[in-house]
Amino acid sequence: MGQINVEQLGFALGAQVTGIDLRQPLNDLSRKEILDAWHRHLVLVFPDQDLDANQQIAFSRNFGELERNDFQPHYRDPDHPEILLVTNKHLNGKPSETRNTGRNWHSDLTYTNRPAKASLLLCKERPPVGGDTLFANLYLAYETLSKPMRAFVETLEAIHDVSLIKGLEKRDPQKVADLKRTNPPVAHAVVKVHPETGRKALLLGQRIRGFVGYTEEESAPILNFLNEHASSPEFVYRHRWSVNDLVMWDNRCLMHLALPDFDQTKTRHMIRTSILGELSGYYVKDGEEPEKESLMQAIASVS
Ligand SMILES: O=C(O)CCC(=O)C(=O)O
Ligand SMILES: [Fe+2]
Repeated sequence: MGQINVEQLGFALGAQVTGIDLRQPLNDLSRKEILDAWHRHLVLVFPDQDLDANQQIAFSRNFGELERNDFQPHYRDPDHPEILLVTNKHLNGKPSETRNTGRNWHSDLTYTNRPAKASLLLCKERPPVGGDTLFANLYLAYETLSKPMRAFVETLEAIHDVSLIKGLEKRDPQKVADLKRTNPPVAHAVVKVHPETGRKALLLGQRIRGFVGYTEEESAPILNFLNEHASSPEFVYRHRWSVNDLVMWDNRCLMHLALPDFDQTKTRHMIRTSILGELSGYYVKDGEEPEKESLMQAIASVS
């Protein structure tokens, strides 16, 4: 008999975990059960967890070292660098810069060379309707490709670019300039082996500019196909938030999107911690991909 109750929420991914108070320290058995459920279901929802910042930090630390948000220093909680406020509340008299966080498909921090392993998001206030979050299973996205397509995507490296975060134009230009300067484009393999489950997953999303070595024209249809395939409704769990839901997701095998379908005059206030991932990928220089014109010149020069 386990210590926690796990109830599946979606066929592709998502499970609810009850029978545990996350304000209390975890014992080894509960930790192991949570990890097993997490590896199986990718997204765990812990309802009714009224945690304060320190309690969320303490719970998150059970799963690894915490991200201190150096990649996006402007958006962290000044009192707790481990915490990022994803909120539309006013901060210092101005609308929060994170009110439009996550509006296109992505995994957290893939625009860095240390994408987040996991993220934990606690809902403190929510609008009366809308503001759900979508999660898509990227193991299934890989496993349901044809064999030759799987072999092809294994050869691809995608260029992740912070400037493709949706809604950056609505943020403070100085902060955006800092964000771009500290986060040059980075290439990551499109197929990754999950270090804990050993399963292969795609690493995709809409913050990808193209594939290393391919022109923009070549990359776009491949990328669109892969993103559309991966976000097929049957691979998606849609989370409708309740106050005090703590949701923990695995960025190594899913992508997510925060829907903007709510009245922005109503508060949506979420507290995020992230678990540090492994170093991966490499920075690419601008203009490294061949362009059509240069290819045409190359052809002209040999003919
Ligand atoms: O606000 C949300 O539902 C999720 C936003 C997001 O992408 C994140 O916190 O990583
Ligand atoms: Fe995110």
